[in-house]
Amino acid sequence: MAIELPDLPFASDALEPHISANTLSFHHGKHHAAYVTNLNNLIKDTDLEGKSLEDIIMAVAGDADKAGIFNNAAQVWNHTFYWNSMKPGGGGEPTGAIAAKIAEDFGSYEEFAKQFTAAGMTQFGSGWAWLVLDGGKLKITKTPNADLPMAHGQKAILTADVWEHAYYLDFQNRRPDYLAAFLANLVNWDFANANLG
Ligand code: MN3
Repeated sequence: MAIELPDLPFASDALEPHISANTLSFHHGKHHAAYVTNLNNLIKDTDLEGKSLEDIIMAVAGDADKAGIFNNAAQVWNHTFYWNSMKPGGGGEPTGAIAAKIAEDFGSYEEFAKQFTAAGMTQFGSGWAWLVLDGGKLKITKTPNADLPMAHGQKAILTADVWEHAYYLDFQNRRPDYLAAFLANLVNWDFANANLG
């Protein structure tokens, strides 16, 4: 059973005007799809073939000889998680259990948003900004390239892709505007609540 490219959880134009159908057609249809193809080629006829995506990631995390497998597997996982971190008409202040947990661990939604934006802005080059659960406490983290929370014993709650391909067609170099649109209009708090368990 090969690793498969999941469909987007919304129509490709559903996030407009913030993220265009053009961006999503490249980002999902080309970038995400390429990571799936690369991964399947790399694990073909190895003991990793047939394992779950999470098991593949954890089996090769930290193994320099298998960085290619890690990078492609983690990017498959990261992108699926990123699509689900957004929804049409999302964003703004959280609701449900995540709202109380954010107030408890950050003091306020504004402080969460400030730290999340700072993480996305200060990730030099390509990578990801995350809301994670670490030892029972919510934290903001950032990871370079394909790296991801599960490789650091953390549980991912939300993510924003800050690779340029995520925003360049819609925002050009304006990463702060992309992150502001993500927080104000796109965050899927239902997904965050589900991840909080
Ligand atoms: Mn990407």
